[in-house]
Amino acid sequence: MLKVLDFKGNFDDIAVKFSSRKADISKQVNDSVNDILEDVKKNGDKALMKYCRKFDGFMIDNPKDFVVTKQEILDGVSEVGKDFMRILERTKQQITEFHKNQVDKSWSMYKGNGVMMGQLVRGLEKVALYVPGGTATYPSTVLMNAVPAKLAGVKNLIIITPVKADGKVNPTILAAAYVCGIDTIYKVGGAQAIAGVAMGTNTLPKVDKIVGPGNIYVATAKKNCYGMVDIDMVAGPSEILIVADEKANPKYIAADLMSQAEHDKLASAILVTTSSSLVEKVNQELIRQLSYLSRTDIIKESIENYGGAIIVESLKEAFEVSNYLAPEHLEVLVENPMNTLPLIQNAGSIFLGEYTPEPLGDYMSGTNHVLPTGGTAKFYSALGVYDFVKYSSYSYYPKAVLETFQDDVIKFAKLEGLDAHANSVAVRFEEE
Ligand code: HSO
Ligand code: ZN
Repeated sequence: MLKVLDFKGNFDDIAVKFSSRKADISKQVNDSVNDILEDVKKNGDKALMKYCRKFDGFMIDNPKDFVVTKQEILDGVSEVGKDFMRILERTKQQITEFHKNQVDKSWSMYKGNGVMMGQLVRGLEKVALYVPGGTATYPSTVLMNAVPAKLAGVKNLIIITPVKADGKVNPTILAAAYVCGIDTIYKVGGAQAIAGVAMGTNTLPKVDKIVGPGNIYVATAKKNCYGMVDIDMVAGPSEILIVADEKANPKYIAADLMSQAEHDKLASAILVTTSSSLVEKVNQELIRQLSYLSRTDIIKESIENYGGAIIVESLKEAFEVSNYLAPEHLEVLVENPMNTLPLIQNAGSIFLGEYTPEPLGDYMSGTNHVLPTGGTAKFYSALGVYDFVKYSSYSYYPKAVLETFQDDVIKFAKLEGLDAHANSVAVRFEEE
């Protein structure tokens, strides 16, 4: 099942066989998204209502009805039941415990000569979290976004999500929103919702940042609104790369590879190991476990097309391969996994040891599951509190210290041909 590549130090082979699979944005998608953006800009709520009817099959005749009522949220909470609410609460606690370490403090410094400087950290004021409808509706993703946003101090966090054909919103989303203290949810999705919060309408607020996954139309709309608002990274198909030594358990490896393969036909699941006999055992396990799993078509297709095993000579080489591919999720199933951290340069999230399976991180370990994909872990980070803040620097100079900089700043400004800059300093030392 897993196609096997003998590494032999040839990175080009890996690039050909395993490099990322981007769903290219077609001109048709881009054009129709731009038409929607234009329409929402011109016609606001009216355009939103039109597209809701067209794409989601539900008629909203009054823009006020885009807002999910308190009662609807409470109905969602009772629909999911007490046990699921407990799990959501526990997950929130876990994510909070991890992410509160990311909260950055404002700081200041005093130089003794009267100069004071520092940096203010401020949460963004308004953020919209997009939650997809359909089968990829994940309440876990609501928590992964909302918890760091709240810790960052975002004052106004809203959710935009498509209305279902029966006029409702998925109750698991309402329950997750409730647990996170998000009380404003709008039943509007698609490119039109992105346009709405990027530009503002009578009903939708104009926000500072839009986060959350979505289909190709939503992703394109986010990209095309970037600049008007900030956006998070555009997530690609899920990926898992497992580095395993000969002692690793093939049962766990097969299970974990398939856990990500089941997300998407384009998902990638790769084993990098020093042991070719391990690969055979993993293959047997893949077949055995597939017999009782349900999303078998997706799993088979993604493993066939984008999965595989890479045989390496040493663990050092295994991590060279892993760093080259920069996977979204990296599982390390070797003896003394902690000792491998210094070898890891590129990975979205790292799972150490055989009792830290990747799906624990998708839900409840506490780390974030919104991660860079497609090799972008070379330069992007996991979603965190830092994505919901911005920094302003400040400085205070007394007259006597400015005076010591007077000549140099004036010369610098003149060198750049900016005499009004020079003048701004000079006038402060003119005799009256
Ligand atoms: N593994 C996904 C996140 C997720 N899994 C949500 C289950 N629910 C991110 O690659
Ligand atoms: Zn997952």
